[in-house]
Amino acid sequence: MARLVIVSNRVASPKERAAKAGGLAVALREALGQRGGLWFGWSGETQTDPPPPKVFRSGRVTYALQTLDPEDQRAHYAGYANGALWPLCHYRLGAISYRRADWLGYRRVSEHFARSLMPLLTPDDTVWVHDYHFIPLAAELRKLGFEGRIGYFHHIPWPTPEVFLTLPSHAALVQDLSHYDLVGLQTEHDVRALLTYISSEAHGWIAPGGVVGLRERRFRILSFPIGIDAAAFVHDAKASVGRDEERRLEASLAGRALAVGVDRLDYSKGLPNKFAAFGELLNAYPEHRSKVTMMQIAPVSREEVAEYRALRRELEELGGAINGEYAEFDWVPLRYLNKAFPRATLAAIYRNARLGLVTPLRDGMNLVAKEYVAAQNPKDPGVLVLSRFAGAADELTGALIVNPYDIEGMAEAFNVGLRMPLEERKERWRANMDKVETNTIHEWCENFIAELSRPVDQFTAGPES
Ligand code: GDG
Repeated sequence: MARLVIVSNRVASPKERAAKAGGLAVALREALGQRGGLWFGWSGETQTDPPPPKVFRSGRVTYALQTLDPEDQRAHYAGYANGALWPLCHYRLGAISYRRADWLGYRRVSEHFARSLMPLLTPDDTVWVHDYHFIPLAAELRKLGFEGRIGYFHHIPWPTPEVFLTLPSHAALVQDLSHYDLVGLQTEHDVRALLTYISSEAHGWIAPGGVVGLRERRFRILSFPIGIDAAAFVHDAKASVGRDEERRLEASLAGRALAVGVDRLDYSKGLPNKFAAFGELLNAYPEHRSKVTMMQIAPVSREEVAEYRALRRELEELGGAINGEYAEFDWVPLRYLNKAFPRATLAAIYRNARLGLVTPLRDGMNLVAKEYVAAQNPKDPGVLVLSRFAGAADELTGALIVNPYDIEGMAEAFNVGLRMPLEERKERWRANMDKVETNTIHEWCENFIAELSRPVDQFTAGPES
């Protein structure tokens, strides 16, 4: 079995406990532990003239952490990756700030990463790059002579060609992708979007098996919908029953229904629309006043990007307005929390929530939707309200599917969910749980690595006639 090398912006350190590290980090660490492997990423630090990476070992996993030049790091992370690519891939054209200097800084970071990674590689290694921060990395490694297999997984949506074409560097970015052997996207929709761009705008060709030809390169593009560690969530949720935290939560609700949302504080997650829809529920269906409490957990993220600071202010105003209008002396409709909780606490909250509100404007997959399903009590499950624009909507067809731009429609769905009879709740939950249990994070990891190990020549030789 080839040694696996994972590259990602942040690396889950060996000391980070499973409960804190998150499902993806834990799954990647397991995959590395099984085969023996190397995890390469940013150290979280900046320094002019950065030294070579810090390398250390823990069990069968070697970690290599690279420090970055401060200006490169800014141009790469807050500039191009999160100021241009993130909004672009989430269809927020108005939020894009594109600067050539950022694009150059973004490329320099991949170049730098390739130069410090190359001496750590052996020719038989399989490299798996994660996410939009490092798209040019394969091209840079190829320049330095690495010929082994390199895969890329894009955790966020791939936009349709009309949207993608607004990025001035679109052609170079897709050319960069062609240096991978395998490009993984979350959904079939994303795959279609990228293939359409390649055939209609980049003069590439497409053949069965996800094979793509672009200039002299041949590679594959396939969808790998990411999953969660379902067993861990089932376990944590069950274990929470009767514990102190659950009792405190129950006591605080005083018999009221709970509607829960858990999202990073990010404009792609549609939080203002969700708040507005909750306000509309209380306005249009007054029977729910004093009977339902919404809890929105929203840890702050990317505060170095102006859009995120503005969103935080907007939500504070909206949340305050809802509570100001509807609260009673013994009931606060909206609990809004800008902090993170341990996974076990989240599991307990999910399990006690009659509604799970997952209403992003765009989302690659959305793991919270799957975690909410896994944490439910099978005898009395809650209802998932899910945006049609989350990748998870393809699989979780038992959810109440909503359009997050339709505030009244969402309020209607919240009402339907709150009134849904037990039998229907069970049926819908079962359909969702079947998907969550079958396509776990472990299957996702294995599938990607298995496909990456298949040589592209094994597939058809040329374009579809
Ligand atoms: C990107 C894509 C894709 C959140 N608050 C707390 C907490 N979380 C955990 C959740 C969940 C994870 O963070 C968030 O994952 P999502 O999938 O919901 O969203 P992104 O962070 O935007 O992730 C997304 C994902 O990559 C994977 O490919 O699904 O579409 O945007 O696991 O539980 N965890 C803890 N406390 C919190 O307060 N412990």
